[in-house]
Amino acid sequence: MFLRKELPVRLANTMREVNLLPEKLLSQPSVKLVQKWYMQSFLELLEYENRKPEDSRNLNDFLDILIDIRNRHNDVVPTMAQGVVEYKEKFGFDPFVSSNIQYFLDRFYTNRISFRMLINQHTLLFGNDTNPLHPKHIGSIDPTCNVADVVKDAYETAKMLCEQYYLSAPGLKVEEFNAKTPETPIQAVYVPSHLFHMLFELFKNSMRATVEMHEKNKDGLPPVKAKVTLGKEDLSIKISDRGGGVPLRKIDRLFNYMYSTAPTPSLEPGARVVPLAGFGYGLPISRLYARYFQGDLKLYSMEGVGTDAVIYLKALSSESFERLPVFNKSAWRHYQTGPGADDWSNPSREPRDASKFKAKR
Ligand code: P4A
Repeated sequence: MFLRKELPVRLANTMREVNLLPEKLLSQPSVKLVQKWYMQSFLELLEYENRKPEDSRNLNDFLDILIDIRNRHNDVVPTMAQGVVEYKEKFGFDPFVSSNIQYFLDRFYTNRISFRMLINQHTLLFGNDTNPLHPKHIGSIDPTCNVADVVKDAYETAKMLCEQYYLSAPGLKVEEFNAKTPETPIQAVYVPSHLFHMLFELFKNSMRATVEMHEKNKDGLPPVKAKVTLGKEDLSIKISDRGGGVPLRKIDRLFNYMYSTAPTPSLEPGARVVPLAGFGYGLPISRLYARYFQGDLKLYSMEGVGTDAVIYLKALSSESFERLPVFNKSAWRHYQTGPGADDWSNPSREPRDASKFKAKR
């Protein structure tokens, strides 16, 4: 009853916002394709809106519709990325469009995370009996998710990839500090697959930086360290490496969609194909997963030494409510204004020509 109203509303919000994108981006074939998927799913849900829920056939149909919709939207992320590539190839990098894309995709992908979360809960709760592997899970939620276990799991998966491409991988040291309830394992009410997604991404980055920095060292690779802590408000997970770090000036780029969609860099002759943390949407989307339940993901890098990546989660499940974009006037205004106005001095630029002056914001 909730979903048959809520799902079309969430689709409609996003579809209205897609239309605010710059025309030069909207007209790219990949963006048109994604719009078509959203429209079709929206219509399918509307068709169901006024059917009688008492009829068990209708409930079964709804389950089928949701599974179809989920599959139709499987490739939304790479397809939108393709749209950004198409735009960049035709028009180049534009700071105004980049800032619009950043704002839009953060909201668009958050909406998608929430949409899939709702669909997954429904299909898991109504589709099967209890999950035989995880009888205590509620849909995709683990009410006693052992964080260190997910850390080790994500590490092992990244390690396999790393060894496949570099023939070696750094070790792992895990430390726990439970400041709230000392000496007990740190647990959270959380979606383990979301946590895994974020940690897997961070481990891939740390491993890539570590191996590329220390490849020629005979003393082996410095281990990646994971520290899991629990306080009254925050459950924090820090992944530290000695991979040489990234200068502060370049940190924002790691989260930038337009910057990260380089048109296939592996085509350079002699370049090693590195599927391990290639330029992609790993970090910005991981940050959206963290923010979706009121947490965050931050990078603290010290150039020349290494990077600390911290995932912040809420310690209390009562604080972990959904963070959702809404389509309103304030959102609309974001698309009319570009990145920051020129309200800080810039020594490298000529003074403005007064005749060209127009108030921008
Ligand atoms: N140093 N530190 C990191 C990277 C480098 C790093 C890096 C060269 C840059 C890009 C990339 C992967 C790694 C790190 C941990 C992080 C993020 C960046 O979580 O050691 O692929 C996009």
